Amino acid sequence: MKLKIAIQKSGRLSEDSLKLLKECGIDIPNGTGKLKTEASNFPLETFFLRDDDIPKYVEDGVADIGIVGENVLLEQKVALTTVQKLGFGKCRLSLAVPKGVDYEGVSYLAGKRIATSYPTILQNYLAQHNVQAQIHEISGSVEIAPSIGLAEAICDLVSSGSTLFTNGLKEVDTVLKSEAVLVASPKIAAPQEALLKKLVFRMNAVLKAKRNKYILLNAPNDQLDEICRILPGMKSPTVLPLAMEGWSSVHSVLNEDDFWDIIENLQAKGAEGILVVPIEKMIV
Ligand code: PRT
Ligand code: ZN
Repeated sequence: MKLKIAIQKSGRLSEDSLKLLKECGIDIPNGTGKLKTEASNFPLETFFLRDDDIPKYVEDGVADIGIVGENVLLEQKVALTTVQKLGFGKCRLSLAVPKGVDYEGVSYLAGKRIATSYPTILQNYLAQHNVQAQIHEISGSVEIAPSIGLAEAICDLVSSGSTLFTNGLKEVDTVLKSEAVLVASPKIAAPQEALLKKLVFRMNAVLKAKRNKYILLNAPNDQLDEICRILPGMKSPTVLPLAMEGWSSVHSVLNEDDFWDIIENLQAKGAEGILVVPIEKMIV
């Protein structure tokens, strides 16, 4: 009995998907050229597929779970459960127009031609904004559509923005923010569901660890209360006496979101020798 996972064969999500599984302690043999492999130390079978095919395989129950971009999932309107956001493959589906255009809002697009590989998501977005436009579905190189006279605007994935820039386009509205997600089949059977639970437990530990840092610092004892108040910690900070009289070592865990604010506060309260260390796994 195995849990079957579908991941992208080769592309932007492949490496990070394999890396995440590896960080969960699952060794997947090098899949180059193979369509499926079995992990040596977890009952997991991996299918390597084109990302566009993953939702269907999972919906049909051929694979129990899959890793795919939210953009692909929403475009295909398949009935899958999103189990977890995975924090990689981040991008946005954006509207862009030639950089000289005076774009004052989505109503600019009324009656215009928009080239995209995401007609469903774009159609919903336009409908929400009461804009009627002509959607031209093309499967690749969307960014060249305006310069060859195919469309006045495009709707495409953007990460750094350099593709838009080199094609003389500017990003004007974000239609969707996307990242890779773990999805599960509505047809998943009970034994596979139990394995999925195990996998998700490990993924949580890995993802939580990535979002947090371990912090060690030296604090003068007369500032300890103040400093401990700033530091959240998993339960509360650990405080150990230093060999030097009047000082303590304080250990805690910080979330990346409020990280720099807290560091500044700690320094202002007299903390010294602050060390910040990555965490490998975090189980709470
Ligand atoms: O062969 P297969 O069908 O499996 O792969 P694919 O070519 O369809 O997909 P791939 O590997 O390009 O992308 C897989 C997933 O990665 C996408 O579905 C998104 O969820 C995610 N992702 C994250 C991106 C990007 N960032 C991204 N920048 N997918 C595509 N791009 C493209 C974009 O289409 C544009 O051409 O990169 C270009 C823009 O990048 P910047 O950095 O210049 O803005
Ligand atoms: Zn694809």
